[in-house]
Amino acid sequence: MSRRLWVFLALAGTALLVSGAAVAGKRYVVGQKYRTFTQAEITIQPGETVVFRNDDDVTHNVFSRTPGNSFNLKTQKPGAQTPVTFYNEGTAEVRCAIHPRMKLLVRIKR
Ligand SMILES: [Cu+2]
Repeated sequence: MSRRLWVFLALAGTALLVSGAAVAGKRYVVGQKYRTFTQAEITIQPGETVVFRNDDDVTHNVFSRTPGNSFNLKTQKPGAQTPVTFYNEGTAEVRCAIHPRMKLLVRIKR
């Protein structure tokens, strides 16, 4: 494994230790690479978290206007990762305000 990956794993492990007790639900990572989401859809349960990680060399602005699961990460620079917890059942349509063809469906169901 590369050194960068080890550093990331160490940081992620530390973050888990620090916040472990407070994190109730699972976390999933969806990247943004080549101006697209690394997957077209993901299915999670209410209370679980998707970490949006910008693996690109450009800025993104990930958001959802789906009622009950709306959010706006605003400007997300390369390398940034931001967790979003989805609390309500349904299908959230996630888009990028800068790149209109970016689309991710987050299906939230028990
Ligand atoms: Cu974008």
